[in-house]
Amino acid sequence: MSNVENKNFCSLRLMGILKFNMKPYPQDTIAAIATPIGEGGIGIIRISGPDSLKILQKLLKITKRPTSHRVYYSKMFHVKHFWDKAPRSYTGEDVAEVHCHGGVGVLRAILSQIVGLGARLAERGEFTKRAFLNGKIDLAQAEAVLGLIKGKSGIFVEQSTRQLKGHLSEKINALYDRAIALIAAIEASIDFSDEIGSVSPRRLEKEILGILKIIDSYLATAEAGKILREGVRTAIIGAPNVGKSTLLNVLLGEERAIVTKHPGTTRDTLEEQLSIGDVVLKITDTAGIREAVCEIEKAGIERAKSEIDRADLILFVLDASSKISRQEKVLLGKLKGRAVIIVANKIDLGVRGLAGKEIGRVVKVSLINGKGVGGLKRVILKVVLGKGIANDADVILLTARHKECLLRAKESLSRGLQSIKIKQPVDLLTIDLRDAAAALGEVTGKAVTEQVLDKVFGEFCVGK
Ligand SMILES: Nc1nc2c(ncn2[C@@H]2O[C@H](COP(=O)(O)OP(=O)(O)OP(=O)(O)O)[C@@H](O)[C@H]2O)c(=O)[nH]1
Ligand SMILES: [Mg+2]
Repeated sequence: MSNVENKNFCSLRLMGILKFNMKPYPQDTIAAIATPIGEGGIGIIRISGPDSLKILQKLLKITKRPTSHRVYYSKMFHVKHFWDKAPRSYTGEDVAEVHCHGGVGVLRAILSQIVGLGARLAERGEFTKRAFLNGKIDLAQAEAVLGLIKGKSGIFVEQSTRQLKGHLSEKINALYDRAIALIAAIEASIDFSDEIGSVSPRRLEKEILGILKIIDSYLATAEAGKILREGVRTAIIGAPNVGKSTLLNVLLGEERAIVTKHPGTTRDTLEEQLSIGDVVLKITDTAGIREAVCEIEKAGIERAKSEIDRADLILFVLDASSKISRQEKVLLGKLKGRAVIIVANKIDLGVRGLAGKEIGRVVKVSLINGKGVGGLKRVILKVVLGKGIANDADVILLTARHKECLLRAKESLSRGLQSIKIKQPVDLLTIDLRDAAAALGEVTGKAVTEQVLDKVFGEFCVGK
């Protein structure tokens, strides 16, 4: 056992949670097409496992053993190929890659030969899962690989890169170690109370509060992480005919939604995705909100209202050239405390009704001639970035799973604090600390169940 493994093993045993419930480690060789299915310049097939080299040699009829970590050209299929000897490879096993022309037919033909030579088709994320099981990366790092593949914004990619380098793992492991150290101190004081004496409740309390404070500071970034991961859910709302659909089209730079001079044009919600600077918006145009004149419109307005509930950001469009209506005032009043930008449109027709500055920033625009759109984009960025998304942020929790683990750790630690307060026997506290450490350990995969792994790696594509 390596030093790192040994340390993990010891602390896990100390915690009494050596119940991995894992299937035995697979010894077979897997293969998959690693590039997207479609027409492309090149296509790559990846093989991993003990028979990788043997399969590669048989496939390309190579008699001489190729050197590891070198690329070769092969006349057979006109391919480039290489192999990486374990453990110096992505998966930690012997890995072979064949690079060929990027056509689906070519790739499938070669893959089927590889399977014929004894490889098994890989499951989703199985290469990265093997990297995890072989100790090449921890679970948070594996998730960062997925983040890099799926990330759409620069900040998300940057944060995923930091996570892949182990930044988050280091921080979480430090908290984990503190929890373990506390358990050890308590247990030592129970076992050898004559020599060591008991650990003072004040010291325990102080240490737990310290851990909780850091957990809280990480949890505070979870909303920013969700926005980076999924984009900012943005709803365009307002009365009929104020220019909501025009706004969607202007931001998208294309005539996506139907725009007419008739109030009640948009009936259904319409979702699109666009980027402003480093931020991805999932933006929805909605039906104008008023007393509906028919059943279809009524249904559309219901959808608009539920879109308001789901949104991270609300663009409230109003017609600045006319007075604000009573209904608009009521709607605005309901948005107190939300992230709202008031888009005061049609200023080319004059400015009579500028409302809502107590609810959100008011930006004057004339969407029909593009006036003020640059300013609006800047305000959108400001409001979104105000939610704690900064490029240089120390830690941003990028996955819902990490948030959930930290919430569980927080719950256990809070329970521990309570048990100190009501002076329960100190060994009861160790139960809460164990739970907290287990939850923290789940972030990096020190202690996880097969189900958690299946869920994490099930989100990957085949071939990664
Ligand atoms: N003068 C002027 N007209 C505008 C401006 N922006 C939009 N319009 C016009 O206002 C009308 C309504 O625009 P839409 O974008 O369809 O408005 P909407 O809010 O989506 O309307 P509904 O879908 O009916 O709720 C159209 O005739 C647009 O051309 C503007 O800045 N100035
Ligand atoms: Mg519309």
